[in-house]
Amino acid sequence: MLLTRLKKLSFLCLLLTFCTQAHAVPFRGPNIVLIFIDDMGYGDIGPFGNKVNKTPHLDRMAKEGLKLTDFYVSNTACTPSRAALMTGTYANRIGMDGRVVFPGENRGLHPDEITIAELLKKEGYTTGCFGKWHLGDQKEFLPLSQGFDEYFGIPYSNDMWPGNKRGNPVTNRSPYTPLPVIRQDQAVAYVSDGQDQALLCEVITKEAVSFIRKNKKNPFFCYIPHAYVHSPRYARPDILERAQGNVNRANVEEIDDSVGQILDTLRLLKLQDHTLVIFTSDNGGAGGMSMGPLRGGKGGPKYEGHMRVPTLTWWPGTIPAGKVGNEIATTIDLLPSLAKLTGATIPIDRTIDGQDVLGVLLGEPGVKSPHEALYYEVEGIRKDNWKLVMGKRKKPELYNLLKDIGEKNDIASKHPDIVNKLKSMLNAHAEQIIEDTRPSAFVEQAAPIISQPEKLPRLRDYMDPSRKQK
Ligand SMILES: [Ca+2]
Repeated sequence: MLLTRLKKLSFLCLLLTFCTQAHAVPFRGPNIVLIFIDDMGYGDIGPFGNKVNKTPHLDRMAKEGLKLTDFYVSNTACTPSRAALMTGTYANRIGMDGRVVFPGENRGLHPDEITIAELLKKEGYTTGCFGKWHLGDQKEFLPLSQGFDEYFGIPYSNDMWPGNKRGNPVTNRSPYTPLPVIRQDQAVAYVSDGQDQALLCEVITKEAVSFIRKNKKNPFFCYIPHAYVHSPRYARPDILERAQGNVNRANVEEIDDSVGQILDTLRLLKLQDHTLVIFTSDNGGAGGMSMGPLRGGKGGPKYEGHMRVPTLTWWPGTIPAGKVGNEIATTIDLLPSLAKLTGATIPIDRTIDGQDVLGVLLGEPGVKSPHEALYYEVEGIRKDNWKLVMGKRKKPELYNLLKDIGEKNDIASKHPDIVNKLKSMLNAHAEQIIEDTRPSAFVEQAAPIISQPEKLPRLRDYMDPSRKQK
């Protein structure tokens, strides 16, 4: 009897010890997966009204999570948009506005800038970047120098390759040098032709999924800046056939497959209750992509289609399912918001333009955007539903987005007082940026990552060495 009691007692002690140990595990912030599509328009996916492209996984993501109707990028081209996203700061404040960075160029995001990856790394996160970087291709500028533990992808746009006959305008190398595929900071393969281009979504997804699996037991930040749907567009034959020969649709649908694989991996690893997933695009759609009801696209004056992007957030159990949020938030807000979420410290020795919109991202009831106004670079401003855009020859146009989301009826002449007020706010914003800028960085000697493919495998051979066929 006594022996049985003792046995019971020791079992209880053991259980108690186990429970105490379990609770002694330090607080672990949620994982963060940030999926950043290239050149995808506001109307390209099912949750944002597309009826042609089949996007069941994004439809499910929206059904289980939050759709943000008024989420913006802070710049309209790949390099400045990524610079702003990574640093929470306007690209023109940190010398990364204007044109994109070209292969072999001596310019890049300054290594002194503090990226989301660097902030999260300090909090114990493992950080990975899988996809298109485009913040400088010299070793000093690649992801490993900006807080990422792992990198796999292409260092700049997929059209910067010999297939683009226009040639590199910066290094005067015509045509472009071969498009490398980088692992960590070394070229391991190259994109030789359309067949290789058609594997970019697949290989980026595969690498991201493997990173998530590898890090299931520790907090991770997985940044997935897909090379798709930037031109030139190619697709695997099976995916093209499924999309009835429409390559734009095929690319969007493969992005949807990719999102499905990532969310399924999180579910399989039982990480779904502990992972915030954000899906968005780097600028308005280009080359036949859909902006839905919005005017404009990549390039041109700053109409909504230029900078408002299809955005979903997902975190089952924390973000309410099937909710729609219409408060204003932008990509520069992600750094301060993710800092708040993870307990990271926002740098105070420099201007960070983004604001904490965590409540907006998580769909908190009644939450309001902290932005007094939204700036479209220095060429447009939105305050509440009033939108002023500097149109042709810098003539201000005024729209009421509540009644006219397509910006069809310029009502500037009817509201000179509102035009003047918004114009003066926009001018003050532009002047403030000029007064407080930080430079991009330059290296003395810049060179293309690879001048000739040399002994590197084609991407398809790298992915499946058994089918090597040179
Ligand atoms: Ca882009």
